[in-house]
Amino acid sequence: MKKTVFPLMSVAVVAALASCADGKDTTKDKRMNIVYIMTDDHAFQAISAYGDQLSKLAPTPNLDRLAKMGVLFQRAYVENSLSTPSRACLMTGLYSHQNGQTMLSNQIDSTVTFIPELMHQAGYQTAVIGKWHMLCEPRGFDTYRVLWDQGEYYNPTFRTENTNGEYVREEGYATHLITQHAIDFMEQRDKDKPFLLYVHHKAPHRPWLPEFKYVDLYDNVEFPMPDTFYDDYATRGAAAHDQRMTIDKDMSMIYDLKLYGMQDYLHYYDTEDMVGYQMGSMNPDEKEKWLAAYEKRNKDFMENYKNWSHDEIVKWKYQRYVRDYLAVIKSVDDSVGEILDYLEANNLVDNTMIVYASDQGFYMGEHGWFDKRFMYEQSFRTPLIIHYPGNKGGTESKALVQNLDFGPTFLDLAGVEQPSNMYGQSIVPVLQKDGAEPEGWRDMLYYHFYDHTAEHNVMRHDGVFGNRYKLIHFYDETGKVPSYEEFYDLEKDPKELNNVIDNPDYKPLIDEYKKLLEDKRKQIGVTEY
Ligand code: SGN
Ligand code: CA
Repeated sequence: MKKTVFPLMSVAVVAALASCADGKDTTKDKRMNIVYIMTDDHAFQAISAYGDQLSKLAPTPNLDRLAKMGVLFQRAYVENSLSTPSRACLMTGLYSHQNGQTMLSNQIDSTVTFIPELMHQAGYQTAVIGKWHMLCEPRGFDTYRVLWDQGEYYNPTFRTENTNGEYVREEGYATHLITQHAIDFMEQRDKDKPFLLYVHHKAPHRPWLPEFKYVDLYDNVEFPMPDTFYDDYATRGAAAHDQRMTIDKDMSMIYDLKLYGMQDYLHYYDTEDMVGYQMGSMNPDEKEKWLAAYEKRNKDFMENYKNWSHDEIVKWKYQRYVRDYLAVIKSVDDSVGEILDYLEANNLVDNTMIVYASDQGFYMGEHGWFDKRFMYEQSFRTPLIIHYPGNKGGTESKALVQNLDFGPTFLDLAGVEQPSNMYGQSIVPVLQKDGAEPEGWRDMLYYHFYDHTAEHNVMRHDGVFGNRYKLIHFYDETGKVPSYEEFYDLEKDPKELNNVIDNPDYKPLIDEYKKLLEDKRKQIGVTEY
């Protein structure tokens, strides 16, 4: 099955290509530049432009500034809520089952074409800086500087096209180094050509190590817990019960929450190796400073926790988690500010699409969880803010968009025809309408998560989401648990607490959604479910 075309080529591309082709301006290719900034595990709940209760207490002024320049997407989703699959989708414009990168541990199909390869052939300068997290070599880039695996927060190692496959350590905090290298790329580029720059932060991925200056930034702030924190999964099937991603039971005292020396509270995660892994990249002075900072922060807990109830300890864990996570975001927000400052100072804003997204969403305690993976809103959704030149600014979009759309969007800006195996759609028509939904825009998305038996034990599932209703089909590839479905009415139950799969009132709709799911699988060639 194929989706041939290509939405209308944007006005900007036609004009830019014409200006090159008609001989008037041969020195400069005026196609739009693209700066694509992506964080790792950034919850939309932690961006103040989205207005969530958490972010109100930990504002992100620079992300809000970007939102004022463009469109804030309220319905942006991923097709597989996990880093490596999400990156593979971004790089290929293909669903996981098409590009082969279904899980963290397997490998992308080495024969698939990468979007940057197409962009490069079309005359773009291309670069990726930061987290890559795929086993394959970056392809289609003039230059790259990628972190080792998940990357480290302090003094991380990077590999470039010039280091012969070796990772070389650099001094500094990852978020800053990545920002600086991104700016250096823009500064040193060939100014006669358009560019596509991917800026991929490690932050705010686990284990949430803030920059020193922000270590205790939020220590005096008491963050409200989400009202679904004590969700007992009463209406749900096995997956929600069997996951291992609760703040209560699965978040560790030492590795995650930095209660160094808390030997009587050891968690399976808290081996010496894990502590070593976390601080291993710091130099001796930094380690000392780090331990001293946390010793101070841990004092009250260490002195008093023996008299606390289990629930009081869980509440404390929540505060420590959220404070560290949001302190890490503070540096990300600074980085966005620096990149915007650079683009403004160099008169690039009027000819550059600036995208801010995450590789997926994240739980900030909703349903009692951290991590992602599920097709429930907080992990299925990703923050997405885009400045498109000519935007009114400060608008919101309810159009359903997915990370599958980034590839087609970039190709659209370059004037490259979208390959027929890409099922995404260019978002340019939405951006040109300041976020309003163009006529005939999609009304349904497909999702598929595979990485079951890996960490956090989230069962495999696929499903469809159609603006209001969500059908999720859980299945166990090991055959131990029978498959089952859940159905949610997001209008009546936006927090997804009430699975109505057995409610007879919904039967006709559920049947319709089951059919939609079957059709979608056939259309895109999914054979495993
Ligand atoms: C690591 C984390 C997990 C996380 C995965 C995937 N553990 O394995 O908590 O779910 O990454 O995250 S850690 O001990 O290494 O921190 S992803 O964003 O890369 O998909
Ligand atoms: Ca991630």
